[in-house]
Amino acid sequence: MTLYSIKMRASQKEHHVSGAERILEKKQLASAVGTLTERALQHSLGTADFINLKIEEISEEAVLRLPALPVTTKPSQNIEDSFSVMASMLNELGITNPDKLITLLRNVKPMRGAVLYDIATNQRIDPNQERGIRVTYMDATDSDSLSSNKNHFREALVLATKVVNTPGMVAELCISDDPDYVTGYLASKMHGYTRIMPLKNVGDPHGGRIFIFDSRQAKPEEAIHFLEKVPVLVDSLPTEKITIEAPEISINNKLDELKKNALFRSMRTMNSEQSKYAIVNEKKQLLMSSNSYLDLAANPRVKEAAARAVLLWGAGSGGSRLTTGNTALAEELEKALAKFKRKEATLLFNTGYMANVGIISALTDKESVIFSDEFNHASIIDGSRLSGAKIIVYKHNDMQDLETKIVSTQYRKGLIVSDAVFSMDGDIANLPEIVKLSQKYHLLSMLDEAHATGVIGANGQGIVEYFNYTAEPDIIMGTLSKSLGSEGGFACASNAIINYLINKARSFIFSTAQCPAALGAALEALKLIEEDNALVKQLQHNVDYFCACLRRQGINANSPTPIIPIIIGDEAKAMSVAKELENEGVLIPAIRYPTVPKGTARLRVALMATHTDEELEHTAHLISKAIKKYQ
Ligand code: WAQ
Ligand code: MG
Repeated sequence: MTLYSIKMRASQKEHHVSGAERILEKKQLASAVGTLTERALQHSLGTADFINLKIEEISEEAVLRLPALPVTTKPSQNIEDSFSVMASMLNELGITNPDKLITLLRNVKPMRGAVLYDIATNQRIDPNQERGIRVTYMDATDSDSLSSNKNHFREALVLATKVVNTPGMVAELCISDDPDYVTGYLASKMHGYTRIMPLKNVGDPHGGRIFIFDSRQAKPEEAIHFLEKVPVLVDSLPTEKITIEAPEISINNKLDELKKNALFRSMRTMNSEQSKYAIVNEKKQLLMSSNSYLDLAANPRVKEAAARAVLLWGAGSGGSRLTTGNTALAEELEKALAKFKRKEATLLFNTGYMANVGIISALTDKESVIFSDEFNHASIIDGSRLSGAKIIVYKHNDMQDLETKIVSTQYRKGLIVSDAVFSMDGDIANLPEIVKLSQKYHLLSMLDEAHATGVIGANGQGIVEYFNYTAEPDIIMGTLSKSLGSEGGFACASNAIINYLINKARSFIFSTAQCPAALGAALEALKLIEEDNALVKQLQHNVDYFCACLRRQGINANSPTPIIPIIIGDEAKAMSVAKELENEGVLIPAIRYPTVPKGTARLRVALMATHTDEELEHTAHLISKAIKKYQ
């Protein structure tokens, strides 16, 4: 049978961009012309303006068939460790000066071919050192290597198999010149094809190859002839997918990337209960950033109720609500929440996040559309994605944009969803308009009251009370973990919707019910708010008072809620200001991307009802001082 060698060489403005070759049967040639041309036109180094395709006949008898080298992978923690691995393998081959070869590999100037290095004479012997030795006439026998994208691993394994079988060849070293390809290899008869990573940093365009040859074993001309002229077909390439990087390396690289961009997060340790003052790490701090807005997580009545609930109902619930975990205590809390929110029914979830994910993914599906405020909380976004619905994001609290998008969207059914109080900006959604649009266009409406319950409205009943009960959304979602000082989430809605959620909300169905302590605490907190709105009033006073203090310090602040963003902008600067405040004994963490858009890093103040005027005044002063220090 006759075979053909087909080679593609692509350049742009006379610079080489890519090359590839195959050894094929006649009937495969036409499609290979297509894939190789495509590859030439889509290389990351640029689109070719000159493509050279060369096809020549070769006789099958001339073709040498070789089994692929066995493959192993040696990941390291960092680049220097990788080169130590390479050096010790060269030592195993009896090479006495591995560092010299590695230095050459790391510094060789860009070439089309490889360095041919003779260890008998310790020098380069490639005749044209601008170009090096270029291996050609090689391919794998299996057809799935016919792809228009470069598969670095497969192509390198074919090349290395040919190189290692060259007369007099001791080993090959290789680093890719592709900026994002950090895996290279050492190949030898002893080691097979050993993948080594990382050999460089992502983005580094340096690459090269060294063929380590011993002129005592064969003539250089013979080796060069073999590399450049003898056709080789490589059999039995591994079929399993070879990953580009060991997982631990890619994780470490991503962590380094986060650190470089001042986006790395870690947790601080609280060494006391969550109250106005708390022991953070070892130091007492004034918390100006807690979601326990009414300071109820540390309230004696609430704590005692939690303890009583444990003594009566046990430490855990023992099952999901639909199996054995539904207690009379849970039902009592649901009734109380429904009454507080003036809805027919309520369903508890374990967290606010789980409530949003469960509610939204149950009420919408891939035939639905979800209109979502661009500043909505991550749990709304995640629930929306999980539903498979079409998600249309409207401009923040922009009702004009919302209506335009509703009108221009093809849909059969859907949902408008918004934070009631936006968690990072502290502003309040336009409830009357959202409800009006939802009714006009036959959509469901849902408000997330995580930061509204116990916070806005004269009695802390939330956004509906804030707008004087003039508009009523279909679903009110809320949490027990913020003003109510406990833990959990909930949905308040009609009996029909709640029954539907009981049957369809997967984060509800497949979770063990909340623990009695959480239920008891939330129930008591709710009673406390309903008996007396003094704490709510005090919180609302603090909002006005603190904003006025900030304005006196020249800081623009005018929030209707206890969430008061102080925009710093730059991520690293925001971190410095926050650190400075922590040194002064006030905890206001900086909030960064991806929680808020890049370049809008901020101090996010969250007030408590128990903060005194003096504490607020003092904090405003410290904030202004810290900002000035890092200007
Ligand atoms: N013959 C000799 N040297 C070559 C050839 C060739 N046919 N092709 C490239 N080189 C030289 C040239 O100096 C390049 O700069 C250098 O090698 C690197 O070439 O298991 O992509 O094509 O995942 O960038 C290794 C895969 C990929 C590791 C290697 O090399 C793995 C790679 P590149
Ligand atoms: Mg390359």
